[in-house]
Amino acid sequence: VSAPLAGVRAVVFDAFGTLLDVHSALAGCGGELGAAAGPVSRLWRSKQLEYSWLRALMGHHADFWQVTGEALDYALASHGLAATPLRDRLMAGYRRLAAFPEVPDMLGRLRATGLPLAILSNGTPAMLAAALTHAGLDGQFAAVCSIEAAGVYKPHPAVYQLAVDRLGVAAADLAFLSANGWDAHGAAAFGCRAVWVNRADAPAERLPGALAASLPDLAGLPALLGA
Ligand code: 2OP
Repeated sequence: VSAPLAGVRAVVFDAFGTLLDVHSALAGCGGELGAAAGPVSRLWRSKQLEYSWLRALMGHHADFWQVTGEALDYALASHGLAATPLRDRLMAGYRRLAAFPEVPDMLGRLRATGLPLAILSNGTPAMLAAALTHAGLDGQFAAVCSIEAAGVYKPHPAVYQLAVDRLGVAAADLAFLSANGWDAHGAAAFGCRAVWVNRADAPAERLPGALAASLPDLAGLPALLGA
């Protein structure tokens, strides 16, 4: 099929890792971290997601700002940097993330189609508002949905239901884009037409939910929509 998302009635994006580059949180701090910068950033991200899943399973929700801070504390401690004064600056970096380079043009092309665009993210409303404003992406979305309204993290089905409810569009008519393969599968298993933005060229995930398509980045999204 040349346009596997043709006919969808709204387009929903994951935020962190998909529109916004989480590793850009280290901008300005990378020199001080030296060779640890890459490993700290990757461990920070993987612990952040792991803690979100574990809290969901444990039934002990805390918001994504807290989880992000706890994951950073773990990542710094594991590199012997527990008391670093960089901690607060790294957290502040999360409110100043950069958009991936293809995102502004892609959003402009999608907005020309008239399709409602939305975000569905683990982030708190405050984190999302700050990061979207800094990245110049505020005002582009009909809805910015935080999992805080569900009180549980992705990939719980209650999260994807938030997008259905906010947009008033059935799951089967929603395109969902995530660079997190497990998130794309979560949306697909819920019934959305999910696309994995496989920025890292990773192998296929062995998870439930059939993906509608995969892309190397978001530049190819308008073509998938037939736009
Ligand atoms: C998000 O929900 C999964 O971090 C990702 O924005």
